[in-house]
Amino acid sequence: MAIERTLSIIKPDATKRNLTGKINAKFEEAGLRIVAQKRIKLTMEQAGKFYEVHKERPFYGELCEFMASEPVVVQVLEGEGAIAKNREVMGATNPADAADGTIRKEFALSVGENSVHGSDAPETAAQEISFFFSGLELVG
Ligand code: RTP
Ligand code: MG
Repeated sequence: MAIERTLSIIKPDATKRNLTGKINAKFEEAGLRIVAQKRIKLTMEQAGKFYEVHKERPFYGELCEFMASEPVVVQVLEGEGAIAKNREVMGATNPADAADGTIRKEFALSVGENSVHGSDAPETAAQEISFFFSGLELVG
């Protein structure tokens, strides 16, 4: 399995409850390396652009408001099969369906306030990493 990079976001519900360290520990325990990380507050416009793929979905407005409501931690995770591995560590979108030991099972509050985002494919990972990070911020 190839070494990949994926974009992760620790969402407002988690930063607000001071869970950044506990969530990062889950990534590191799974063998994912945090190779870039910063804490930022998204504007509604930035949140809207990031989640543009969901523009037609009924939850889009609510999702953008939530993502812009408090700071988020954006990060690049690296490792073997990092995209799928991160999705596994995150757990299902709805915490009610998430497996034991996953981040969403342990920390998420609801299907909307679900603590983390992770890229879902190599193309979206590359696109989402460059949305937040410049080449200079990414060291090997
Ligand atoms: P993400 O993109 O944040 O990693 O989550 P995901 O792939 O597991 O889920 P996705 O279908 O891409 O949905 C993106 C985010 O929108 C919110 N959502 N709310 N109220 C709802 O029914 C609903 N459905 C999705 C969640 O915050 C979800 O992570
Ligand atoms: Mg998604």
